[in-house]
Amino acid sequence: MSSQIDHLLNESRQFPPSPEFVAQSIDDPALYERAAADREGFWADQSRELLHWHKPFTEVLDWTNPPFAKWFGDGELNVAYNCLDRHVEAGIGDRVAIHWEGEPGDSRSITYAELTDEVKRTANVLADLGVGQGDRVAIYLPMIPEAVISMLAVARLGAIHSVVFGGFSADSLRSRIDDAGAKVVITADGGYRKGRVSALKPAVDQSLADRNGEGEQQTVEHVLVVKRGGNDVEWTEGRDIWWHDVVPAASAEHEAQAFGSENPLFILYTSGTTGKPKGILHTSGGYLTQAAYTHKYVFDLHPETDVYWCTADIGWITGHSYVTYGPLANGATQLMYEGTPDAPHPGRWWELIQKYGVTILYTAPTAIRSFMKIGRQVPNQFDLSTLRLLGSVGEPINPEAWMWYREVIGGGQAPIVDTWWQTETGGIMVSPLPGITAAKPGSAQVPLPGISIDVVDEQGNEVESGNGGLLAITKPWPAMLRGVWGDPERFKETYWEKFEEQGFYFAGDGARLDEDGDLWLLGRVDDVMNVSGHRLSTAEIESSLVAHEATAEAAVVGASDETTGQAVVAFVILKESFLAEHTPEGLATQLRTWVGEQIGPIARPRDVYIVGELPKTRSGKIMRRLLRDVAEGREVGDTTTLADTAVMSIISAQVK
Ligand code: 6R9
Repeated sequence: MSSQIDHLLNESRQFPPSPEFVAQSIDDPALYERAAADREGFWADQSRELLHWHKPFTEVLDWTNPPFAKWFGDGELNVAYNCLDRHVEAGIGDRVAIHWEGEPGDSRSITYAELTDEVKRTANVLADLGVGQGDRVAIYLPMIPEAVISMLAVARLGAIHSVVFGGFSADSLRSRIDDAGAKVVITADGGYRKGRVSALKPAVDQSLADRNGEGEQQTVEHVLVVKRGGNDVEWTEGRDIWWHDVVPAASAEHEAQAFGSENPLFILYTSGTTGKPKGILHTSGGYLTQAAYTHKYVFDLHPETDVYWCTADIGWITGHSYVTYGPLANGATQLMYEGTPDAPHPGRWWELIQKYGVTILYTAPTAIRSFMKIGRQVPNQFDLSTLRLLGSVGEPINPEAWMWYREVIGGGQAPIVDTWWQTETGGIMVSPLPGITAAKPGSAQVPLPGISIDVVDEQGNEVESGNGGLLAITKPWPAMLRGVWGDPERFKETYWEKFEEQGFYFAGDGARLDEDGDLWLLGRVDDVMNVSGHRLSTAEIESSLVAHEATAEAAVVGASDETTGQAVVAFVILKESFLAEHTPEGLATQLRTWVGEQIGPIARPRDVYIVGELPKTRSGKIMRRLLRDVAEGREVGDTTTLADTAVMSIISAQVK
């Protein structure tokens, strides 16, 4: 089986785009040349070409006060106008902006003209509630069109949204509302998940109740509530307002006012390595430029014919940049789906791709691996032949999953773009351009035109190709974060102190350049282990484990070890068919040997624990920190950001 070599991170297979793909692609090697010759001029061109500026900018980048950048600083624009009105004015108002599908199977298709009207009405409602430039609005909604409408209505007013993922608890919502000092919360009674209504409004009520503690002044004046789940809700008269009572009745006349390029657009909270979540701040002109540019070229967008689907929730940065801002700025037609991939049946995603003729799919490796686990017989029942391009984001994709994605979902033809970026970077930074780059399974490959990235050592010196190092962004980029809300010190400390001398941004990811100059992401640096002085990547060992025929999923941590400094500890979920025929002990031994053979004895896990589940955040990231606690025999730390908080006690029991 070729799968035996699939996992190695020094993959040598290459998949150039087919001649047919190249022939129709908008990707042009001249982009690299132009950006290399004049980086700032390149970004200025992109911005002028992709956006409408009410007042054109004359300055491109102001980096006189690093790390506080200004992009297109003297220009003025309206972000919502760029995503809506101008498309209607250009005569494409009849184009579908969003095909929305609810989990129970209800659906709505909304054109650009309709979406523009809805956003104008909602902006009028918010303005009546006192929302104006600079005010914060928290959005806590399921994946329904009102989520996008709300974001754009806030942006239209020059106000700042803070979207909180609907899966977060009342406590998380409360700390985010308080940190941002939100004036209005937009929520729903509930939404559909896994075949039933999951309530949202009670969490909002709870987050706004009992405010006597320090820093808990009540800033929220109103709660705007969309009726979606039909579940009973409590009501606070004077504070709570039904969306359907006010939005349809509001005027659809609303002239978009222009705001400065650096007007804040949103805050999005992301968990740091320790402590409370950081409110990552993004602003308008630079962010929208990069969101539109990357969405256009990375996805080779043909807005007249493509049906694009990004499966991310709007509660994450991927939902911000590649559900709301990028696609709508580009006048794309997209699919938006409310529910879980397996409701009401495990082929739901593939059924949707068939129903809407989706041409571009952008999703996460964790989803791909869970589909692999179920098997190809499910997607094989559907017509996926419209898919012409696949994307991956959120974590390194192991070559096995990459190959499965290409073969089973992409029909062996569709290019895959593995896109590296972060909440902080605002938009994609490293990715193949699908019409140009010969793809390598497991590598995110090359910085996009206009982006400058290096792999450096702890001191900020470039490392030789082949050696591991730290990913550093060496030049400011348009969609870069502008700060941590309310905490400029934390912004400097977290991202800029490490390479202060060079003025590089520290991403917190390990990386390696291969001899072709392609970039391999090795996971967060806190996930890079040092075993007997050798640097090992969790991603690399996980990839090897997953390539074994018995493994469904694997997570690896570095646990402290008396003799070797750190030791490799693996947590593995086995395929059910193997568990039926082998003992867990036997398989654990086999897997240890396997990794030793595939990567080298140094990588052989000290312990392999066979478990039933892995601890994941709601965005699907494995929380290795908790596994490290188990591996080191400590009490398990804070589990509140897990999708399923019971998982850790089950794992602890299994390990004992
Ligand atoms: C967009 C997003 C950011 C972290 C990042 C890195 C990991 C994201 C990746 C990837 C390898 C990729 N990451 N994409 N690692 N290859 N293609 O996920 O933002 O939630 O802020 O996470 O995710 O470790 O530093 P965010």
